[in-house]
Amino acid sequence: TAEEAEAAFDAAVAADERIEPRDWMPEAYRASLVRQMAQHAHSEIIGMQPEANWITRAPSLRRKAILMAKVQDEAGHGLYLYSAAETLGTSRDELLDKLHAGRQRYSSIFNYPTLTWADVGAIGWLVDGAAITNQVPLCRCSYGPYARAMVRICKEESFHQRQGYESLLALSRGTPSQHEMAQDAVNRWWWPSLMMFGPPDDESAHSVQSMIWKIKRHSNDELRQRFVDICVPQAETLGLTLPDPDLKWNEERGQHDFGAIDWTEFREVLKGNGPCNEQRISQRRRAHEEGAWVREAATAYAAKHAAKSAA
Ligand code: FAQ
Repeated sequence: TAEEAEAAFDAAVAADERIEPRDWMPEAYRASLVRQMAQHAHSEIIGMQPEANWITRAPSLRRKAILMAKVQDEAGHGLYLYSAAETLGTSRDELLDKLHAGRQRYSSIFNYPTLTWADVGAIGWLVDGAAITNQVPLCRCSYGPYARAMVRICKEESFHQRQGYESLLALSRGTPSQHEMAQDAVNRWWWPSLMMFGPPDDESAHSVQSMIWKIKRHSNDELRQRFVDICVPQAETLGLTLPDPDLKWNEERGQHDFGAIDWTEFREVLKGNGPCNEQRISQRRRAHEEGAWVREAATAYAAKHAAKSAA
């Protein structure tokens, strides 16, 4: 009966067991997972753009090879996530159509420009660092296919984070103008990175229900705090300053206090008014249109092979 199915779902979530594609699940659980996983997948592929802008201008062959590999990894993460979302009964085409129509989101962070080479290092350190902090708990998400995709993604993200850190360290220890470029990149990426964790807990529409369902394991503010505490000593080692005069250790809390986030800016970026929203989405639509012949050719090839093996 329906009651039995629901009781089995609740019991599995309570016991920290995984929900699998063929298990019964509440429609709202399915819809919320599709929402979050689609947004996550879209972020991976839109997130290729800011760094890809620097592939042709990387300062050495070694840096170029590393950057190309990283951007390819991001495409791969998108594919794992679209596949995981397909297990919930939505096709990749459908999700991409919604992205292109502006009906599904991607992370606010990718609406900021990459002005200098140091931005590539700052993205690796801060953006991938924030992504890992947010995503490690998702490896224990109650939905099996999402949790398993996250394990592999997190391993690759931690490599990305380290390459960014190493690249930024090289600049920080370089010439005075290289150091200045690294500091400028950190100044511009710090606050948007803190916004990646989502709105404050009291304004987070989905957190309470997602935590009951064990999709999320920690609140937005908890993870944001964890990220700040991780970054402070890393900035010190880098010899760079985080652009927040209110950032200081709070002995009582055993955590850092930090300044107020500009939530007006966050809301504007979500509404489509960030510095690069227009550019990112039109580039994505163009790439999709220009890739139509590849999808058609692949479909025709698959159909030919299916006909052959049926004969
Ligand atoms: N940007 O109720 P909540 C990466 C939306 S990492 C845009 O708190 P929730 C790696 C939210 O969707 C980035 N929208 O929502 C990489 C909701 O709107 P909706 C991707 C945001 O889901 C690195 C509304 O605000 N990572 O790509 C943002 O409980 C370098 C209310 O928010 C993930 O997606 C935002 N920052 O918590 C790639 C991780 N924050 O859907 C390339 C998985 C919130 O009702 C290069 N996602 N919103 O229309 C999550 O963990 C969660 O979805 C949160 C938001 C924490 C992002």
